[in-house]
Amino acid sequence: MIIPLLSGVECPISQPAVKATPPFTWVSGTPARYSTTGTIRTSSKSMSLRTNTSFDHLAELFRAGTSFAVLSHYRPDGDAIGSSLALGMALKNLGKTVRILNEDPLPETLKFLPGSDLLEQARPDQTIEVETAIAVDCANRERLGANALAALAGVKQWINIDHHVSNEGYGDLHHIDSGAPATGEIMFDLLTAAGLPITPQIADNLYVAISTDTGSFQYSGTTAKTYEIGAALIRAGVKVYDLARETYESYPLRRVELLRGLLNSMQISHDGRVASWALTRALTESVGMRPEDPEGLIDHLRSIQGVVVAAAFEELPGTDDKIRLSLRSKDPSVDVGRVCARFGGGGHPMAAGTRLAGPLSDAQSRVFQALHETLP
Ligand SMILES: [Mn+2]
Repeated sequence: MIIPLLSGVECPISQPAVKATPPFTWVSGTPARYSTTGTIRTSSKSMSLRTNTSFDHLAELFRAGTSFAVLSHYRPDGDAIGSSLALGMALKNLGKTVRILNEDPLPETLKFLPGSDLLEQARPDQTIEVETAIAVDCANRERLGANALAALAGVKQWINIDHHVSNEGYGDLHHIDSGAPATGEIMFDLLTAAGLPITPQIADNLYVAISTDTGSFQYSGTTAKTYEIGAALIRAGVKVYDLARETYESYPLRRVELLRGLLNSMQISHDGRVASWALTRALTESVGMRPEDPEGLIDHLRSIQGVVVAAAFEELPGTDDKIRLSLRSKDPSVDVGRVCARFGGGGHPMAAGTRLAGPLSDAQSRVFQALHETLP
């Protein structure tokens, strides 16, 4: 069963569709991901159909248009930025006027991406006059951010290109493939189908988009096609180790200090089947944490032998004592999406999140009890 991401829920997963295996992303179980046109099922129980705009049609719009904005979700990750820059540069190479923007600044860790200097942060009271806005890797309109949406209020046509299973098809046209493990994979197919050259700069961006959303080509959404695209990108100029070093071996020391603090708080419970830690406000402040720093750290909990569920608690800033919870499951039969749904959140069977009332110790007790009832 699929539990759609609830809007407003802080799904802590920057790449919700990635860790879900195909049976969770396809209601029918049919591997329909290779079709570039036609219909796919929505994640809702209504089974209503929605029609994807074909790559050919999108290519016509790209060629016919003159000005575009490309944007993605706030707190952007590698797939959001890599897909935005790849599409933006491809349109620029076509001779179009292109603005590439995001609600938030470019994360320091992605500054190495070619073309990253093209990314602008949306400002309050800004107006960006373009004909067409293209949202990539963004499950819903709200996640594009208030400043970005206000800046683009006058846009005539919105196009939505994404792989999140929870994407309900906002915009005038969309192409959503929840079987793709990264939007970067859809973008490769789109640019290729449109006959737009995959330059070395575009190849680097697509490679990092796919690599970061698949956990370096490892998560369960990874397919032979993912590797085939990887190979094509290497032929187009990607230097695998150069990008791996920049992506995975260039974290600021601050992030490792954060990890040290988190490991100090680690608890192993439920007969070794649950590993958890807590990001307190004190730790956030002591390391000077930036929003992108915790990205991927939960994998340290997941990686422990015997652990079935990894749980990360985070004290949110503010006075209302809110706790953010991220859960990851390693066993498809232990549905952490349902656990989070009990607390008003949601997500996927293997990756989900919610917010709970604090204080931290109370939230931990309630979640541990729910996990006790869920674990076999
Ligand atoms: Mn993504």
